Amino acid sequence: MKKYTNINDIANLKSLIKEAINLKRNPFQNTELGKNKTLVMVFFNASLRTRLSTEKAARNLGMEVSILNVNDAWNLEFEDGAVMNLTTSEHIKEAAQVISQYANIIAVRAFPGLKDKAKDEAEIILNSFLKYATVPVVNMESATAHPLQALADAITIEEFKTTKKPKVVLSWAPHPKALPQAVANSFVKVMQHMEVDFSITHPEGYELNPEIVKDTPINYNQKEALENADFVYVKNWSSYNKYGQILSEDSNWMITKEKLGQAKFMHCLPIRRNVIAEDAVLDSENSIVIPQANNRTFSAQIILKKILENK
Ligand code: SN0
Repeated sequence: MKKYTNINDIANLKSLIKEAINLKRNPFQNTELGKNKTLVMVFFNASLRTRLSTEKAARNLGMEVSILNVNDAWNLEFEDGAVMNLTTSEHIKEAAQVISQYANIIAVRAFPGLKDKAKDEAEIILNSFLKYATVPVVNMESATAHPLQALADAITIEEFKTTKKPKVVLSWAPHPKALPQAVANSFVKVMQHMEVDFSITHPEGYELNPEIVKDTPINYNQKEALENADFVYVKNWSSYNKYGQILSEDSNWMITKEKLGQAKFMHCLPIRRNVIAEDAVLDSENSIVIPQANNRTFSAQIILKKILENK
């Protein structure tokens, strides 16, 4: 693997999931692979799971890890030809090349601004690292994608499924803040490559990018959509069409124990309790959010392993 910025970078999802589950059984089988190699993680935004699980994954492979919170660094400039007489102190051209000399892999987290769709979709930060870094780049959630999360989600479904082709529903839920579509986008993409009966439910106006959704069924009736589901993946996102806007905070879309029924409950975390899902859901046996978060380590580890092996 030369980079991991999108689900499309996975050549064979099925075997990758299998290999990740195998790593989980014996995480220390490749401690020589990362010896004398360094992962540099660059954060433009907050992180709990991504930071700790990716660091753990790297250490499991024998790598060293350096973490840079960009808020503690120089203000970076991304615009080509910018006259840097204002607030930015260093151009990404220098920064990415310099970081590359200290790193064998660079991982980047950069959320969207959710103001300007074209700008967010251009993925300026991630693509600048891809362009100017001289080592492989990993996406730790960019403006439009969160492929490490989606791979962990796929591993989790594989582990918890009890039928050959489980019914998986991605449900929108309300949130007080405008959130990115990244997690939902990558989850949709990964589900399209799995042997699942997959559909999406959300209020009208919350349609995701049609180029991602393709022919995945959408049901505007949440109750109907959730019937007989084996897995309910819940996530808020802001409107894609009315870009970055909150169109509804309708608490009727919150996931309750009653709506969930026998299904397993999934969420990438962090989760707003009693807004996205009620306590009774999160505190029930049906919630698999904790083992789901554990799989973040093995999702990151299999990706770092493939990059280190360059295959
Ligand atoms: C991010 C998102 O993309 O939705 C990261 C998820 C892994 N979530 C948030 O920013 C939640 C923030 C909040 O205040 O609840």
